[in-house]
Amino acid sequence: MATLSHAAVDVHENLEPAAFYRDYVNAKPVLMKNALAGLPAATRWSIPYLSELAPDLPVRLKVGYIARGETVTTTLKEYGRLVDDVVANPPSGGEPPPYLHDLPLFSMIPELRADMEPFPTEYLPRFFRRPWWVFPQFFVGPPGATTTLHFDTLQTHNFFYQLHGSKRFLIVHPEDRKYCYTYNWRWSHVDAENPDLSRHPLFQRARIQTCLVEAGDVLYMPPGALHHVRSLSPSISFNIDWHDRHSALRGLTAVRHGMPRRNLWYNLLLGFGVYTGVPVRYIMTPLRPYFTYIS
Ligand SMILES: O=C(O)CCC(=O)C(=O)O
Ligand SMILES: [Fe+2]
Repeated sequence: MATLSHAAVDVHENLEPAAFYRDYVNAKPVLMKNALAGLPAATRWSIPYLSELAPDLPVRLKVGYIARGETVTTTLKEYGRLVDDVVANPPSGGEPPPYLHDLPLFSMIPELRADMEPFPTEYLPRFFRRPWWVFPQFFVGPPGATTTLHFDTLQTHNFFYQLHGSKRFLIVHPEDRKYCYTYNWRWSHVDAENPDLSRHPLFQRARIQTCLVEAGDVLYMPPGALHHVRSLSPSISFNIDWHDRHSALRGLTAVRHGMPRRNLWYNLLLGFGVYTGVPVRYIMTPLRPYFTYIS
C-alpha cells in the first residue's frame, strides 16, 4: 500500500460566474466556499429534519459497494434510525454502510425546495435554470458512506452542493483515466484512499487533488474527472450533472470510447436542450428514466 501526494483543490469565496467560466469550466475543480451559507437549508437540514417531513416515503438504498448496484427499499424514517445506529456503533472496516444515493428528493418532497431559495442558478447554463429543481440527485448517508472512484456516466460537468455535514473528495484529472484500471465504462478498480500499487502500479502517475467539502459549500468538477467520496459525518448533499455546448458534443462522441449506447440518447436530449434553450418540460418525458438510472 502507498500514500500518494495530493494537491489541494482551489478554494474561492465569492467566485463570480464570469471568473468561474474563464478559469475553471472544462479545466479544473474548484470549491466555492460558503456559496450556499445564506440559505435556510445550510443551517436547517439534518437527517431527522428530512425524515420528519416524509417519514413514510419509500427510499431506495444502495447496499455494499455502490459499483455493484445492489439496492434495498425502506422508509425515510427507518433510514434515519439506521444512520443513528451507524453513528452510535461505527463499523470497523468491511463494506461501507447503506447509502441513499442518487434520489431526486426535490420531486419526492417538494417542501424542501423553499429551503434552497434563492438558488444560485446564474452558474448554470440557461437550460438547467428553469426549473433548476428537476435536476438534483441527492446523497444522504451516515459517516463512512462511500462512493468509490468513478467518473459520471454522461461525462457531464458536476456541481456538488453540500447542505449538512462534510465529505472528503479525491479527484483524478480526466486525462489520467488511463491510469485508473476502469471497468463497466466508468468504475475504477483502484481504492483511491489506499491504493495497492503492486496491483495498480500505473495509478501512481495519476494527478490527484483532494478537497474537504462542508455544509454551505459548492464543489465544481469538470467532465470526466474521476472522484472518490467519503462522508465524514451524517451528510446531506445533492449534485446537478450539467452540460454546456462543448461537453454535450463530447458526450455524443464518447460512444466511440466505450460509453453505453443508452447514454447517447440522454446526451442527445440534454444537448438539444442546451443548444435550443427549449424549456425542460418539453423533453421531460423521454428524459425521466435518466433521473432514476444514473448512479
Ligand atoms: O457524494 C457521493 O457519495 C458521490 C457523489 C458523486 O459521485 C457525484 O456527485 O457524482
Ligand atoms: Fe459521481
